[in-house]
Amino acid sequence: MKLYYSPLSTYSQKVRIAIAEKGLDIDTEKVNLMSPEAHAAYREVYPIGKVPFLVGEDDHHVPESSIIIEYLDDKFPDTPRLSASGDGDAPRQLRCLDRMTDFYLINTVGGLLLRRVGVRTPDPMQDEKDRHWLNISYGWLDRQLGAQPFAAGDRFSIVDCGVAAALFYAPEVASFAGFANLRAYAGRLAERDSVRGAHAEMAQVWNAIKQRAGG
Ligand SMILES: N[C@@H](CCC(=O)N[C@@H](CS)C(=O)NCC(=O)O)C(=O)O
Repeated sequence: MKLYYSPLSTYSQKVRIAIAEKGLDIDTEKVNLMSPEAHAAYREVYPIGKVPFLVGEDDHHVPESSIIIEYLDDKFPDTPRLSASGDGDAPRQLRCLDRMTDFYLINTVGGLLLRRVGVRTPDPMQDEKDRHWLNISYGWLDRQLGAQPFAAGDRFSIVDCGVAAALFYAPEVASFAGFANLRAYAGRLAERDSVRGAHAEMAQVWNAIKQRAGG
């Protein structure tokens, strides 16, 4: 198996956190999304050109962070299951929270950040929408975390993988200092080896970019 990913990519780190939580050793190849040549070469592997992307057993192609985690859950049943399995209200709820995290936390944080650093065209109206959704996401997480240790309940799940990855960049665009439960949860997440490793990898590249921009 081989995971194509970018250290800076929140969706990639969502999967990297899942892999670390499962204790798996999977080959990786970094994709430099900022190099047009490297990105073009990567489109030969995966024409949509987004990361993460897993080449699984028997050359089975698995795009999309949530589907990759589901695939790994199925292929390695003796490791902690992170994604939903089966039918019914509980698995549907987990799928729903994973999707909400992707749309209203990861995408809003990413959009705000990319427009701020000039990778995407400035769009004040979209900024306003994203800030609104982000504030709702913070509030929703804060309420959930008042009653339970993890975003989707009593155990670490796919939802925490996504939230943990997004929380690396989130303070850059909107402080969650006023959300005490979320802040405490972010501190707990940061102590997990899986999240610490992902954040360290993100910080290495992100800090270098910020330093270059500042100097
Ligand atoms: N829905 C996808 C989103 C993946 C995604 O948007 N990846 C971004 C990086 S975080 C990307 O590859 N951007 C490069 C591009 O759009 O060409 C998933 O869950 O994996």
